[in-house]
Amino acid sequence: MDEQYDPRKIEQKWQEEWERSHLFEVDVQADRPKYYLLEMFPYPSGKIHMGHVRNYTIGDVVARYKRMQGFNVLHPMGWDAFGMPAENAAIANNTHPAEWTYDNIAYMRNQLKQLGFSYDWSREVTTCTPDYYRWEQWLFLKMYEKGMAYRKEAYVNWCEPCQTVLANEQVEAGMCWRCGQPVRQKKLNQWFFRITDYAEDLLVHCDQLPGWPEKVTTMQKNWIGRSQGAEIRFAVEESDTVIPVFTTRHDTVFGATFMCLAPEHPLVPQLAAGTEQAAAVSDFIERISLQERTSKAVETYEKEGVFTGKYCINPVTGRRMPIYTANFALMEYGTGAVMSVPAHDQRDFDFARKYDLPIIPVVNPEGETLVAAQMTEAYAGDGLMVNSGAFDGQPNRQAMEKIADLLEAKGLGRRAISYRLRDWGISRQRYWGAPIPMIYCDTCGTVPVPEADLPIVLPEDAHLLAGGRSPLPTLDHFARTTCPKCGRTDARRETDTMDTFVESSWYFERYCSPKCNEAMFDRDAVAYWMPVDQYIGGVEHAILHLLYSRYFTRVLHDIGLIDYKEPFTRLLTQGMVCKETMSCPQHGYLFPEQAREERGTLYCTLCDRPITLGRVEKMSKSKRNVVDPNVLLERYGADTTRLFCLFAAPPERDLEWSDQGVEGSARFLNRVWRLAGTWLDVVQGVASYDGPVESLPDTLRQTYRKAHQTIEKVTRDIEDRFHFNTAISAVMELVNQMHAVGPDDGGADQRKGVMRHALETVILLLSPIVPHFAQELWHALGHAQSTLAVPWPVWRKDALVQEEATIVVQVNGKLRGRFTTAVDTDDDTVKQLALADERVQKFVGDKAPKKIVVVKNKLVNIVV
Ligand code: ANZ
Ligand code: ZN
Repeated sequence: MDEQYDPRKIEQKWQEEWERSHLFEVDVQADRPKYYLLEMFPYPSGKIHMGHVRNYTIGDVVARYKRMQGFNVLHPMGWDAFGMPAENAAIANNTHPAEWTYDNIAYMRNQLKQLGFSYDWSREVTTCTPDYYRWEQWLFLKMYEKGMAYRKEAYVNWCEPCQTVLANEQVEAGMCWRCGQPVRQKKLNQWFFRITDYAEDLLVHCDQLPGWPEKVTTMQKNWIGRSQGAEIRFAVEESDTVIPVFTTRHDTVFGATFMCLAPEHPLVPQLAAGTEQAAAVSDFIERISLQERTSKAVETYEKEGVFTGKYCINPVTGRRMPIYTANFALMEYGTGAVMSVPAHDQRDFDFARKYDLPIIPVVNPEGETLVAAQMTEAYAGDGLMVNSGAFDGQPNRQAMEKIADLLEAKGLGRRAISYRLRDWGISRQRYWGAPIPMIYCDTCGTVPVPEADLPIVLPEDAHLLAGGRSPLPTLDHFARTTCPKCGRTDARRETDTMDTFVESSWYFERYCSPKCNEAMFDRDAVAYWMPVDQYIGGVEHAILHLLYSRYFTRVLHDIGLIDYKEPFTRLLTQGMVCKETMSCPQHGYLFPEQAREERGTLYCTLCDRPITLGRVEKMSKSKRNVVDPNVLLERYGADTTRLFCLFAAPPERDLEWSDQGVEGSARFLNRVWRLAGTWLDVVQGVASYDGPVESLPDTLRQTYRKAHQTIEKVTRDIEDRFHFNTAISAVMELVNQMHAVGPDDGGADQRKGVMRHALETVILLLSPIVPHFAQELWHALGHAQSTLAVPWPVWRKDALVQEEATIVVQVNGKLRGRFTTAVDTDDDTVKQLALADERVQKFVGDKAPKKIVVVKNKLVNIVV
């Protein structure tokens, strides 16, 4: 062992050794318990950032820990390799997305290897390779066959000047990010997965995921957004048309005075046709089509609309209700039509006041009578029914049930449930994605690609077109094909590609048998490894990625490929990596290079004023506050970097970057290294102490006990909550205790045995965290095997006992004395000992204390 700790030397050495011995490669071993540890795979954006380092370090510690616990651990890594940034980079740098992607993968793989992560690289999965996405195409065909995938018209963001579809993130304040012209909504035929069929099942199981953070299941539930209510049918006057509406407040149906249809509702132009409103309506539709139509955006617009020229009839009152089309009605929710009850819904109220429509209160607050003309806002609460015929005077919640009964009895409506969740639109009008395996033929219509023709390979000889348009539609040798049904040679392929969320919805199954050529995966391998025992990733994926993965798992289940429904048993969402920002009283936010340091104070280089350290912000390129992992690796090595990430904060919390923190981590490793160096020769060749505890002399006994207490603490911290920071603190305490042992403590054999035990304990407890460091010391202690092959240390219960406890005594909350007694002494004895203390006596005097509180093994508070 070298005198100096030189991470560069030992890290490379052990990484090579691990690779040579295939240490991290695993196979199905039916007789051994498995543990599947998965971190969210990265997008190969160029190089890894601190967020990756943190995520993967957390995962690696658990993987290594579980291995030492005897589990057969699957710990794979791969690349979520399709997606838009590759196209943008390709256009900007005049390269091909494939080239850019594979270069990035090579670079990032190397970075991950340098961090010493225990990945089974033989299972690496890259989603942009045909041997991966062919199975996704295969599943698409299965879903199509079962009606789980279908095609319909839907809106996309369209930029006319660029002639291209834009992703939501390419629309900036309604304008195209590239040319700055307004973006409009355009209808295109697109493919959808029928995730809404699973809305209820996905929702119900949110409450059966005890290993998930509650905030994540809550987000999922809100996203699914179940509403219970009724569908009520409104007949259009002098017509056969009936408009169903979804409402959660059917108790207010007597107060519905007008109707609002979404501008996209197909009935709107039909109703207006031939009326004098026709022109105004089509202008309105046109204008709205330029706006963003997400419910979030729509909430912020002022409510507006136009009369369609037609009326419908309120089914319970017979009242004529004008039909409007309004911007706040969304086509994507319920039925796209709203019965407007202005007295009890604020949007309807605003709308009614604006267009002078009647307001009829039907629910009075307890002890109050609403008068329409005097209302300044809608009343959304509960109360007693009014203006509602036979229901007047009843509590509205009770009337609600009876009104639902009435509607159902008369065939005017029915109880209904509506979900906010929409079907998953997977068509992307982009190049760098998995082709959708469908063919359009003028004779046969939509024809699925025969299974034997898979994969439909994305042609890699395509050149990206300016504006980001996909070259696929113009690439004849791809787009033109023969109809598999009738043989027509002028059939066309689907040239849209799949949403990249499709790839990430089943990669965890692929890892189980990544080279399987006959199917998506080998069923036995998946039956053994799945579900994932622990999934770790960013909270930014808490909704879509996790929901889609849960959905896909249900699809695979219902197709009969697997027998579980939930893919991830436990989930950990780690916090962000942040850094304190600097700001100058004059210049505000400063980038790091705009500051200089002088004798511990920071100054603004623009005006020389002292800088204040301010808010803690997420590391990001745009803030130029990122710390490059490469720099850390070079300066400190992988182990210090890993140690810092784990020590600085518990995983689910944000981690605040600190240079001192990294320095501190490096110092600790150096301290352990030196300690090991001092004892190495002494303990060489002796066995770890395992004898009686009581007979050890003081310092050795305390050290031995401390070692076992530390084992217990670290194990529980990892096992219960992944609190590596407190685990590391505990090891630091043990190291401190070891420093207290001198060369003359106890007999030589005892001393050597106890110190060997303590040293081995430190090394093994640290080994998942700083694996190269630990392996080197383990080796130096004379062990040939990998630390991963060593069972995780176990604590001796009899060695844990703390014989004596120091009890603090307070009188009226003030510290007045302390004494030691045997651990777990009963409360009465402790009280007597406290009262017998001389100093305490002085403050208590002769009076009988009012109250004595005992906190076991810690404190006595006497109130006088
Ligand atoms: C009448 C009514 C009266 C309503 C009242 C509310 C209050 P949640 O609870 O979020 O599910 N709604 C229905 N479809 C809509 C659409 N496509 N676009 C915009 N709004 C729509 O919301 C259900 C309520 O949202 C429904 O209940 C309906 O307004 C409106 F005092 O019907 B309500
Ligand atoms: Zn055909």
